[in-house]
Amino acid sequence: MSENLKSSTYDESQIQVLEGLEAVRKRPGMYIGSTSVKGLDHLVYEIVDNAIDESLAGYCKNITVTINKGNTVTVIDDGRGVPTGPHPKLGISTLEVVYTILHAGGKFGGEGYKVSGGLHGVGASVVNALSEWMEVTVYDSRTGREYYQKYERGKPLFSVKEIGPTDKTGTKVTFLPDKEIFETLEFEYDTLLNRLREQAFLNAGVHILFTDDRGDEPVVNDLRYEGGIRSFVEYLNENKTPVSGVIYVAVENENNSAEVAIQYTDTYTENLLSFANDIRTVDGGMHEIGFKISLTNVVNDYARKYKFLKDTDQNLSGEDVREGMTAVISVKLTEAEFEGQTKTKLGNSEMKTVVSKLVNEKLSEYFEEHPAEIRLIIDKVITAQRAREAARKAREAARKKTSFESGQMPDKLRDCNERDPELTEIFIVEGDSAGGSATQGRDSRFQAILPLWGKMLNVEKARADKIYGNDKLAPVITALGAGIGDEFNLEKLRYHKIIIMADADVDGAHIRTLLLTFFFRFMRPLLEHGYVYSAVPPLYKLTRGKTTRVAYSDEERDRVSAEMRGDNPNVKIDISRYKGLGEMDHEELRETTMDPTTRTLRRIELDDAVAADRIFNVLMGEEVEPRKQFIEENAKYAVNLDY
Ligand code: 28G
Repeated sequence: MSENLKSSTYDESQIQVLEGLEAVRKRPGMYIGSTSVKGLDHLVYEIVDNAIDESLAGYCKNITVTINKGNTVTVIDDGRGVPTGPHPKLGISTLEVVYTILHAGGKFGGEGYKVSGGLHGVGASVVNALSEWMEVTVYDSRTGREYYQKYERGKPLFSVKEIGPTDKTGTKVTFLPDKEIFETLEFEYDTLLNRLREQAFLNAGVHILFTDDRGDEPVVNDLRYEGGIRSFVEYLNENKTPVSGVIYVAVENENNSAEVAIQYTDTYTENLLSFANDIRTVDGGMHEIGFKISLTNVVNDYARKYKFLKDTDQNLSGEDVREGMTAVISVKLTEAEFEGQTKTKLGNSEMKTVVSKLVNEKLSEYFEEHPAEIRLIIDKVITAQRAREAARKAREAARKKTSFESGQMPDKLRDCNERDPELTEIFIVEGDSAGGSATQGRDSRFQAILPLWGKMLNVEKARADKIYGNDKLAPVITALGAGIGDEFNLEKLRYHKIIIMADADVDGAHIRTLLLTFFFRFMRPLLEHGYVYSAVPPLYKLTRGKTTRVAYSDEERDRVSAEMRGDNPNVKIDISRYKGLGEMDHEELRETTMDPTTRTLRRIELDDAVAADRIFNVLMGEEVEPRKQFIEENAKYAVNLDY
């Protein structure tokens, strides 16, 4: 568009402006991903990104982000202020250009705003187009004056006004998302907080003050991390026991930069987060590849040089080298290319070289200078190697005993007739008696039942070898058919709906948490692709004479009871609370909890792996006190994650 604008007159460009805004309003999903709450939250990121850019340019120290009562959001920075003078090509104020012309202010150079598949950096004009109203105040550092403009659905209500002199500098934006566009106007506090915190980690020293002012008392978060991604790694490991310090290496070149922070813990999980231009690269890419290759090489070289390994010993594998490692990789580059279906994989091959060289040179240097630390790490890696070898043997043994992959299904599984995984569901049911009702209540054409009983293994402190040998989990692995860990293969999955059916009480929550932890640690793609669900059994049974109805919440109970009572206040409605699934006969269970036409299912979403990892560590770890504290503080999270 900027190409066309060069030779246009103001009137022509106005038409293009309106067409641009219209395009955004017609297909908002193309610009912000969706019009669900995710898209709503995205509006905040777009505006904050601009403030962070101003901060990275070295002109802004403080950013405040406030969710106000009435679902408006205000972002303020103390940078230079968006330029207010006439735009060199259009004559109108640059401020108006930035907020009304699509793609003005593209961030990463040239066509750079395409960085994550049209999702990021599309800028302030998109937020403006999708807002019922927006207002911008600029405290212009060049003129020492305050300027103001307001818009409705992206259109300016008047030309930029000069308000008068000011001592402040910076930009202030307030907007109300358009209820005609968005499914909801309720910004998600937790999601925004996590994202803003991530931005604060990735941009060391940036100061973000985040306030949720919607409740009676404002909730304030002061986010500033002088340690940058070092602090990020410490945060990720907050509930784990470290076995090394935080190792940090960084390099800056003409066109790009890379930094890596690493810390080993006594856990068995790898937690590697990578970013390019502050955007999470869930599917990794070149920077991650460069990191993994060099880390493996550096550790192996050191282990051989100092005789932790004999020359004849096998190499330490990448997986073993990363067991118990938490790491954050952050690269910045001018022309980032994001690949893959979800545009979350960095494609620039030069970043493989950059990160690889960084790790090769600086990490080996670090190791030479910290022999005690690397000794502990290598001991751990060698133990990991032995355990993996033991796991392989356990798997072979299990394979022989129960013909793990031969199609021989567990005794307890009541399988369905249908073979197409897209059409089938498996209910993992707590307890034998509930398993019985479920087997009777199911539609055996497409619904399979796997009862679990007894105490389940807490996988948080277990390696794969224990899992294969475990009599509770082995049937789950076999029934699902896709393997675990490095060998997990989604294509072999036998059911595309995996439904955890447990009581709505504490024990039920416990077994649900154990199973979820197991899926998170050993079958994570199941959660990432949304194949895991929780059945929602009713809480109450209401009876009036021969009529019975059920309710899934307290509110529904009250509503249903009022409905059943009708106009007659003297009718007695008998209300009882279901104590467990086992109390229902198979018909009740089918109707209320299993039949797709009448049941409710809750999909268990994993959209924040950072939060999930921390939650599982606390919930499943050994320490009781932090767990209690965590559950109290994060009641809301627990609900989101469906415990
Ligand atoms: C409060 C809400 C979010 C911002 C600035 C500062 C400048 C700027 C923003 O320039 C126009 C186009 C490309 C350079 C730049 C000020 C240079 C000199 C700025 C923000 C000019 C945009 N003086 N602060 N935009 N660019 N804060 N905070 O949006 O060529 S946006």
